[in-house]
Amino acid sequence: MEKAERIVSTTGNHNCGGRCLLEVHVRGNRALRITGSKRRFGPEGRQLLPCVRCGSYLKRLYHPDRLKYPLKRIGKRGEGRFERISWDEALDHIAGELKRITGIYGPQSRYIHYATGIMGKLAEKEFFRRLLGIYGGGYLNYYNSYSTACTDYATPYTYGTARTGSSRETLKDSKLIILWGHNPAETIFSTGTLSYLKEAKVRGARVIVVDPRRSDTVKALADQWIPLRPTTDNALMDAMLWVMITEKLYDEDFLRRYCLGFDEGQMPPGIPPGNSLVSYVLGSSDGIPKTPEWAEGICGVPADRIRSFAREFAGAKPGALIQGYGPQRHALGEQPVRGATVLAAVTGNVGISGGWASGAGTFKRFSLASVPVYNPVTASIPVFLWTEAVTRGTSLRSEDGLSGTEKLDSNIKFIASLAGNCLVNQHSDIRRTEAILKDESLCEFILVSEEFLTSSAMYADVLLPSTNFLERIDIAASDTLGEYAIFQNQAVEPQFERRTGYDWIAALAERLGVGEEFSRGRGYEDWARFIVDETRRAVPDFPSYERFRKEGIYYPVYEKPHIAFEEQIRDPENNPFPTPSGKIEIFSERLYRMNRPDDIPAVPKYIPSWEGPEDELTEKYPLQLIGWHSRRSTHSTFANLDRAHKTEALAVWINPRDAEERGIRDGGLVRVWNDRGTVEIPARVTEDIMQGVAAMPQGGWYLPDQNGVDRGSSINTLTGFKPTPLAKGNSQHTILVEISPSKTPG
Ligand SMILES: Nc1nc2c(c(=O)[nH]1)N[C@H]1C(S)=C(S)[C@@H](COP(=O)(O)OP(=O)(O)OC[C@H]3O[C@@H](n4cnc5c(=O)[nH]c(N)nc54)[C@H](O)[C@@H]3O)O[C@H]1N2
Ligand SMILES: Nc1nc2c(c(=O)[nH]1)N[C@H]1C(S)=C(S)[C@@H](COP(=O)(O)OP(=O)(O)OC[C@H]3O[C@@H](n4cnc5c(=O)[nH]c(N)nc54)[C@H](O)[C@@H]3O)O[C@H]1N2
Ligand SMILES: [Mo]
Repeated sequence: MEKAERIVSTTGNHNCGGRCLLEVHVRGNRALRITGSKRRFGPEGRQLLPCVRCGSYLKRLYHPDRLKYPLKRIGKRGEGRFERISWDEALDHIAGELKRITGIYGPQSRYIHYATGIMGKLAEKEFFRRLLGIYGGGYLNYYNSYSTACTDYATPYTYGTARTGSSRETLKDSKLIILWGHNPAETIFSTGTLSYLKEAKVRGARVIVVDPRRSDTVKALADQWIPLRPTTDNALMDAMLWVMITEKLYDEDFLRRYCLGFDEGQMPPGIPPGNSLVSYVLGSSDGIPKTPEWAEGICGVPADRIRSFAREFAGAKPGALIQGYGPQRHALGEQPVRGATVLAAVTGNVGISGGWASGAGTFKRFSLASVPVYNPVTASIPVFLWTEAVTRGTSLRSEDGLSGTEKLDSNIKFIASLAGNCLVNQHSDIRRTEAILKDESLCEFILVSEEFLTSSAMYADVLLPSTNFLERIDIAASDTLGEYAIFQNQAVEPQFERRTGYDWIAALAERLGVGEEFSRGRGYEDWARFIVDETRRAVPDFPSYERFRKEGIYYPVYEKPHIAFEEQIRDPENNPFPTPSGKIEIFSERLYRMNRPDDIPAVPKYIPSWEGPEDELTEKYPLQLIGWHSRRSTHSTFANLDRAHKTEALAVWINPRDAEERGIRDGGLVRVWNDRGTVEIPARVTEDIMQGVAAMPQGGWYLPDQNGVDRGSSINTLTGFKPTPLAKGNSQHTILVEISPSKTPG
């Protein structure tokens, strides 16, 4: 007899920017379909509705290409030849290599890679950290992320913290919303952000989007689209400041009370004259007034438009300048981050409802507890530099961003990549990465856990088949804005030999002789219970395990919306900003003392970028290429599904004038290339991208043919490996290329 259909409550598990509430319709052991829960939360009765990618979860779950059994490499590393082995063999092999490598090179040789395929608190990588903390003395840490390296690193130089977001409810008070390199129509930035923005618009807010691309957000919301050349945001910002300063449109009272370094009267003692923001903008220090005409030549925005934009922002109070992460995933990504904080301060929009301090809005109302990890190793590398730590770890110094130690004891020799694709596909300059990984004398063992044979999984020495999130329980917090948490119930039983991380990591701990210390007698679900119990200690109204599991969600109601720096503005005497001066530091003495004015200036500045529009390399590669986080995929996740192509075809956007010059037609196959590699991809000839710029979605699966031409269109075939000056962040949107029609019959 057909079993009755039941509904299982869960949420998506990947790094998609949202955390929606899903209902999986299940019969027997078969998930039939997924729908969004209609439940409403909070005083405004908000729903946590899914987006287009949620429609693909079952396609992934039941995909014929999913890994079924543990595999062991047989050919050379990266060749992609594997043989099926048993779990016992796999775990024996991993245990043996861990022992051997730890014995020779010590704990700093062990690295657990950045991986965002599982966003739950019971992710494999969490348990693997726990294991390496217990067995063998720890592991090499990383800091930063591929997402927010410059935002997180540079924002505190202004405000003392990177937690600068406010509740989205406050946008209803905004008269003007500037989305600067921010595209929440595609990137979500917490479930429902687009609806908050739409509501603000209905209440009369004007929306301006600054983006080289006419993004989905431009189409959905913008009253005005301001396209500019990538990497030149600070030229536009500088000129806006020039208008505000010369026309006295700045908030004088706000600057006097809360800020440091605006003009020469407001500088810390001992700093020579000419270092304030005003001196820079007016050109009294370098002889270049940062006029709109000056900026137009750099960023491509007409001078009159810059003037009206500056006047509008200065006049529309409260106004919210919300910056995505796109502008900071660039060569000098620290500058647009700091530049946006300064514009918010100069217009007096910090700490008030309807204003916005900076960034896309991270803050946390509460935090979920984590699996306890004790890592005795304090050494930490910037995440983007992991390939450097493989090739020359012991020569890294603090100038390279190494922290927690003067010098590493070892290069990286063991990598565990658990639910990530940053080993190859999502890290810069794939050919360079491949050469490093192919050399088995560098990193001696690579462990990968995956659902699919991705380009990273191709480099595994042992490749483990993971369960899908619908085949296990987990607990996940809302993304970006820590406002609620969802219990992920298990919808179906795993098939074949797929295993959940905790299960095989506990078995590995047994083999290493630390089974009991690792598990503390807990099974997987006991750890879920542990997370809830620990969370309840800090968050008293967090539900009990049973209730949370049954209700599926913890969505607290707060008395009032969160406004970043509200106390600092209301009562500055008792609530200084957490900066050295206690003020909003437009001029940062800490940056000044680094003594690198050319690439780490003390006030934010336009600095011509390498591989930017002013680089000589434009003679050879005249087009600036940017990637973006398209609705078609979550990074490389979903990108292999037909459905992704239906949502948005993988194509490179090129302006009609650039296309015509090159004999490129819409839909025709083209080659996008530079010294690092070549991608073959269809062209989309469109006015949606400004002249001189091209764009392709990030996340395509790297698929080189025999000549090394990437037919899978991973943008990282083209990206370069050069970290940003201060944060050592990933400059993955800064790329110069040429594009020409392909000779391959399309
Ligand atoms: N659909 C989807 N959503 C996602 C993700 C995904 O993969 N797919 N990933 C999630 C994750 S992990 C993250 S970190 C976020 C990423 O979020 P973001 O980093 O904000 O996303 P991007 O698409 O890289 O950049 C945002 C916008 O900046 C524009 N841009 C690029 N260069 C410049 C520039 O120089 N100046 C200006 N002004 N604009 C520029 C791009 O065209 C794009 O429209 O998204 C999250 N949401
Ligand atoms: N050029 C360029 N590169 C970029 C970016 C860019 O904008 N441009 N964006 C960067 C950003 S912001 C980020 S966050 C990173 C993201 O990079 P990653 O963290 O590598 O994210 P994904 O590409 O989504 O890879 C996640 C992998 O986890 C696997 N997975 C999913 N669920 C499970 C599971 O339950 N178990 C296991 N074992 N595996 C699972 C998926 O199959 C997928 O291969 O990429 C960065 N790389
Ligand atoms: Mo990210």
